[in-house]
Amino acid sequence: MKAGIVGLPNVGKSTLFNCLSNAKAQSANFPFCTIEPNLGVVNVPDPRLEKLEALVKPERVLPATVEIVDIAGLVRGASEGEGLGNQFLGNIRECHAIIHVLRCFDNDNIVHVDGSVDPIRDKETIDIELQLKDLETVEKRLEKVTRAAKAGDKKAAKEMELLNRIKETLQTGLSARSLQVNEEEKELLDSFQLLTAKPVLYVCNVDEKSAKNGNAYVEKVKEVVKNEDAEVIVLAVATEADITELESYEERQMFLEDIGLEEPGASKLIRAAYHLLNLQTYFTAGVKEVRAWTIHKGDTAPQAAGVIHTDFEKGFIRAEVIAYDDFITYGSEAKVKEAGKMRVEGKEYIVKDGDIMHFRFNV
Ligand SMILES: Nc1nc2c(ncn2[C@@H]2O[C@H](COP(=O)(O)OP(=O)(O)OP(=O)(O)O)[C@@H](O)[C@H]2O)c(=O)[nH]1
Ligand SMILES: [Mg+2]
Repeated sequence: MKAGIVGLPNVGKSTLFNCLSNAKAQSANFPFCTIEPNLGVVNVPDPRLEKLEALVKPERVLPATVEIVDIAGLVRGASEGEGLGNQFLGNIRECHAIIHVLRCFDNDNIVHVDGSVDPIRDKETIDIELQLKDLETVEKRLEKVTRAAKAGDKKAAKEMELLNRIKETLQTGLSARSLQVNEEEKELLDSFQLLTAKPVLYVCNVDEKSAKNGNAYVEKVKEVVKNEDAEVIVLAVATEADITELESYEERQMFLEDIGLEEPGASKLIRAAYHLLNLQTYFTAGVKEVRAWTIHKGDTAPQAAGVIHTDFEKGFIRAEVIAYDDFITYGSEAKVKEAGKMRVEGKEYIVKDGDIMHFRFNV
């Protein structure tokens, strides 16, 4: 599961990527600096891990991770192949969620491909390209299923009906994600792998003085996306990239406080991306290792066990589960057990975010 950073050229995508990941991507003040996508595995900052570490005092701590891809900038006409558009759109298709970066800072020295700063226009430019590409995909698919539907194929008929609705949505300038669908249709929709059906969040790239409270551009963005049910994150990308370069934690913290932040906006963004991908965390907590494991929301206990090892899933017998809050309240596994707060759960158990788990299995 990975989230792709998308936007116009030269808006700060690679700079943002560098704030998030230790893999250093090339960033420079000219459009199309990035051609090949940069992939980074990013630790998910989680204050709960620090609390568990303080209680358990393990030899090591392993955070959850999420994959972030820095993709080349898209330009007007990308859907028709402009500016290597097809290749870049292909990179987006491989992602499961989109982090859409919008330039919300003035600076005459940083080239804007359209000559002026206007995040609303920029968002529309990107949206239109993605929608046009989806329209192409939908029309191709429609051609196929219409034939089958006419020949009496019931499943094809259903698909055709949904495709026509998607087509209408796209033609009115809306993204496929805005369409209301039921469970069955959702599955079909996912199978089309449309670019505009992917969940999205917006990053407003602001200057240092707007890091805390945003600015007029950010307000406009919030206004425009208010019906999209999407998160908007304000981030002073270049400033945070500079802060990331500082050696010590104390120094970084001092600079963050200087611009009015308690934690890096990048940390907030990583957590948001993790949720956008529909991921959640459970923990294992032993003296050797305290570790955060990534699962999908709705995963069962055996599925969660399978993330550690496939044998754990195949031979799953039961799980011993402690709710995160109980662990913190009682302070250790032994005390939780004493208080009768450790639960034994079976195959059907749906794991909750923050559960501390121990699996029993047969091999
Ligand atoms: N002043 C200012 N400059 C920024 C900010 N974010 C990025 N830049 C600068 O803008 C230029 C482009 O940044 P990149 O991160 O390379 O942009 P990109 O979106 O990856 O661009 P492409 O790969 O060409 O699509 C660099 O010179 C950055 O230093 C910002 O928040 N403020
Ligand atoms: Mg770049």
